[in-house]
Amino acid sequence: MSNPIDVVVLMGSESDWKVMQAAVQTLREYGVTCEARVLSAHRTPAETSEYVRQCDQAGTRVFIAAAGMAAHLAGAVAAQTTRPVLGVPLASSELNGLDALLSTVQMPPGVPVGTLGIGQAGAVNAALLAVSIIANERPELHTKLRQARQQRAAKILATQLT
Ligand code: RP5
Repeated sequence: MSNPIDVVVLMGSESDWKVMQAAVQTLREYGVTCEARVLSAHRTPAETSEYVRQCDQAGTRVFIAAAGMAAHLAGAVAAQTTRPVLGVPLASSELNGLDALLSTVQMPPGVPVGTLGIGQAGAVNAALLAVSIIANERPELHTKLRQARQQRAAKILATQLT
């Protein structure tokens, strides 16, 4: 594939899309190509492995994997690729995402997952971190990231409370 997708965004269920669309929107704002797919570590394990292996071979730069409850998706993705895998734990159960956070973050040594925060903040930060990783090859993305932080800082400094 001559133009591989920069970032693949995987989520365990269609019910995760309401949160994970923030990651896709952020990637698009930076002009980073992405593909979002529903694939589950538990419900579609063989298809998940096969898809990740195909993307790895095609040259995908970063994988984002989001899941709730006993969230094994990011680890299952990382098992199939040595490319960076960013995990986003989602609040899908009575435990409000703490279950998914612990499932995602506690990888045994050797197969790393970079774990972000729970929910939408984690989804956006996963996208920004993916942009930072890709910016090592595309320096104009560092400029865009810096400008966005400057704009956010200017907004804070302009805030008048009374
Ligand atoms: C996980 O279980 C998914 O990532 C989702 O967050 C959670 C619930 O899935 P559904 O029952 O809504 O499909 O696999």
